[in-house]
Amino acid sequence: MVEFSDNLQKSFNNIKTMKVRGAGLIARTAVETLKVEIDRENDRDVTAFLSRMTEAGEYLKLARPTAVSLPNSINNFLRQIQVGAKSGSSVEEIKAISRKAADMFIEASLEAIKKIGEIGSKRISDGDVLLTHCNSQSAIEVISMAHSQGKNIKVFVTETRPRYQGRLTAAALADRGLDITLIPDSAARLYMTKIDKVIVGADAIAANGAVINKIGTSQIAAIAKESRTRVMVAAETYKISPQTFLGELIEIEERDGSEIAPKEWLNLHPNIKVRNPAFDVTPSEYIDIIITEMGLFPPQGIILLLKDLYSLLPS
Ligand code: RI2
Repeated sequence: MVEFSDNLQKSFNNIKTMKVRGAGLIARTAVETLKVEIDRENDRDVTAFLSRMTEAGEYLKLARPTAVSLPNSINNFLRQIQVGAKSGSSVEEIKAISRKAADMFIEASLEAIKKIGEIGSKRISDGDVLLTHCNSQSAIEVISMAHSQGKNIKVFVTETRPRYQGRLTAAALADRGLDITLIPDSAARLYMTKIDKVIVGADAIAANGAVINKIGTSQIAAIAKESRTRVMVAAETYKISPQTFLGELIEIEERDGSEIAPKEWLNLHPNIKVRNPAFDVTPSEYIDIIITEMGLFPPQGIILLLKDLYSLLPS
C-alpha cells in the first residue's frame, strides 16, 4: 500500500470536499501539487521518479470523477516526464523538465481564460441580459471583459443548489460593478423571456459536443431553446475528453445526500431515498457555440478540434 505525502493528501481532500473547486482550478491545483512532489524525495533513478509521480498523479485523479480537466492536466504533465525519461537524461534533468511542464501548464491555463474572455466578449452586445449558472471562471471572464469594454450588461445568476456556487458568481460580478440579480434555479423559466444569452462553463466536453456541467445546466439549456435564447459555453480545450472519442461515457459524480437535506432530517425519514448528482449532460443541439482559447466552435465541430489536439485517427 502506497503512503501518500501530506501535500498529496491535503490537496486530494481539498478537491474532494470542494474547498478547491471549479474545473480549471482543480486542474491547476493538481499540477501545482505534483510540482511540489517532484523534489520530495531523492529518487535513485529516473524509473523510480517516474513511478512515484505516476502514482501521485493517479491518486489525485480519483479526487473527483467528472471534471475531465483533472485527468487531462495530470496526463499531460506525466506525458512530458515520460518523453523526457526516454531521452536518457539524468534524474535532475528530468526533474527540471517536470518543473517546467507544471509551470507551463499553469501559465497556459490562466492565459486560456483570458483568451476566452477576449473571444467570448465579442459575442456579447451592449444592452444584453445574460443568465449564468454555477461558478465558472471562464464564463465570468467573458462577462467581465464585455463589461470592461463599456457594454451595459445585466446578469441573472442562478443560486445553484445544493452548494450555492451561484452566490460566488453573483458576488464576483457585483464586485466588478455589474448589475446582478440572484434567482432560485427553479425561476430560470420564469425569467428566460428576459434573457438574451445564456453563458455557462464546462467540467467536460464530449467528442459529440455534449457539455457536462453543473446539475441544472441541461434544464436551463432546454428552457433557453424553448424561448429561442442562445446558449454559449466558455471552456478551455483541456476540458474536452479524448476518451469520449472512443465511445467512453463521462462519469457523473454523485455527492452525499446531506448536501440536499440535513442528516438529522434524513435520519427521521429513513425510507426516503436521496440522489445528489453534481452534473448533467447538455446535448449538443441545445448549445449554440463553445468558446475556447482556440476560437469559437459549434458543438458539432468539437470532434475536429479533438482530432487536432490529440492527433486521433479512426482505427
Ligand atoms: P471553470 C464547476 O464545477 C462548475 O460546474 C463550473 O461550471 C465548472 O466547474 C467550470 O468552472 P464544481 O467544481 O473551470 O463547482 O470555468 O462542481 O472555473
